[in-house]
Amino acid sequence: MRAVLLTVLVSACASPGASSPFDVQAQSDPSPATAGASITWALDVTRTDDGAAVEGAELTVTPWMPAMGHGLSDVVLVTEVGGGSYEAACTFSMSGSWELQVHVAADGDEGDDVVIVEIE
Ligand SMILES: [Cu+2]
Repeated sequence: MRAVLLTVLVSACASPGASSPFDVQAQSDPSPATAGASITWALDVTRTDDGAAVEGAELTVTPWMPAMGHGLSDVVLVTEVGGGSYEAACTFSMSGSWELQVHVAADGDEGDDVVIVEIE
């Protein structure tokens, strides 16, 4: 069966009262992302002010299910692909609305972004 890849780009919402110097977009492979399967997220990090790709960033990715107040037990490993792109893999324990809480540190700046993702 030929996989149909939907391009779903989800923009990060700035947390209330704080604006991150970075913008994070996430795209899942496979798409849609399903619970119980290993999902690879392509994370694109840009500067909020001028849209420039951010290379050499330290990313910490924390999946969080806000409706139920839990995350995942596994630490999410992040690898830099280049050109402002990063990869993170994780397996969601259940379907529903999740957050990818992404902490970005680069060029002496730090910021927190939240990407809302729907897991089927
Ligand atoms: Cu849950």
